[in-house]
Amino acid sequence: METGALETRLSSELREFELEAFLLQLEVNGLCVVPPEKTGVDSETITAIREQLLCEAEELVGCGFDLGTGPEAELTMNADDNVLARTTGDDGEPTQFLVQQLCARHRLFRDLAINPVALALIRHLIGRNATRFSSHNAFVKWQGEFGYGSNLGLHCDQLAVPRPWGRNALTANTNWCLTDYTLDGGALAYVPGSHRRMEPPRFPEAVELAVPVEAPAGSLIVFHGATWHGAFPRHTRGMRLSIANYFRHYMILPQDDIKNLFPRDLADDCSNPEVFKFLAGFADEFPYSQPTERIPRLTS
Ligand SMILES: O=C(O)CCC(=O)C(=O)O
Ligand SMILES: [Fe+2]
Repeated sequence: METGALETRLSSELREFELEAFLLQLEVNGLCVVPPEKTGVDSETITAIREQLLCEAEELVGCGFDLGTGPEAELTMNADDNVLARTTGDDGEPTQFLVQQLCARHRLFRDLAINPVALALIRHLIGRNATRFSSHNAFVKWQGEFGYGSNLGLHCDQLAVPRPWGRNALTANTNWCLTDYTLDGGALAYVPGSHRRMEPPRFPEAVELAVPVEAPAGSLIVFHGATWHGAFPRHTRGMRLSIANYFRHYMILPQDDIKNLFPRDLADDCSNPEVFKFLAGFADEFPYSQPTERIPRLTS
């Protein structure tokens, strides 16, 4: 077979980082796991990110969090505010919350958001010049038998975009495992190959086909916006921490209004300000914030 045509679809970054095997998994399964040796993010950095995240969580909630035991106080959440409980009809106590807008919180999070290996894979799925940030959230989770309930919270991230979807990802996600991902520890759940169905999950089929994504701390999970995923409940003590750096095609609405609201000076304080600003969409034409077209003038 002629390989020339195939090669031209791979960016120079993908070839430079030797990510071909991961691409193949993305194409076939809609998800791949990149080991820490490949991402260039060393274990000291992962530890620093984890510690910073626990500080952010403490500041937000008002109690300490211990990796080995979980929250250091009893926590509750209004039933209406408890998204997990609300969507499943359960009214259990919270065992998870998000720390949002991470990139405005610390440089460590900004550097992670522009990790070159993650970007190379995401840009392959969405399009090199069309890829933008959508949101940067951490999932802070601890022991809880219920989790997302019996449907494992299975969904696909590009769910809100009307169908028919094409092969090209409209959104794509990275989940950085900051702690080990195991089935019992509440790993991500996903259905291999489900992105090729180009439709939201069907139940109960999705639950029957879901498998855990087990991976050591520091691993990077990358998945297509049409891939069916959720998470298993955490049966073991202690915490599961992850960061979801979520991307979109530039014609898809972002989750966070980064273009208009992200502090520009912070974008200069990261390992590659040019790339960060491009992905933030600061220079994007849309959405207009004022009239842009020329108007006719009177001749005299
Ligand atoms: O880990 C989880 O609980 C789910 C993550 C997820 O749905 C996402 O990052 O889009
Ligand atoms: Fe998701």
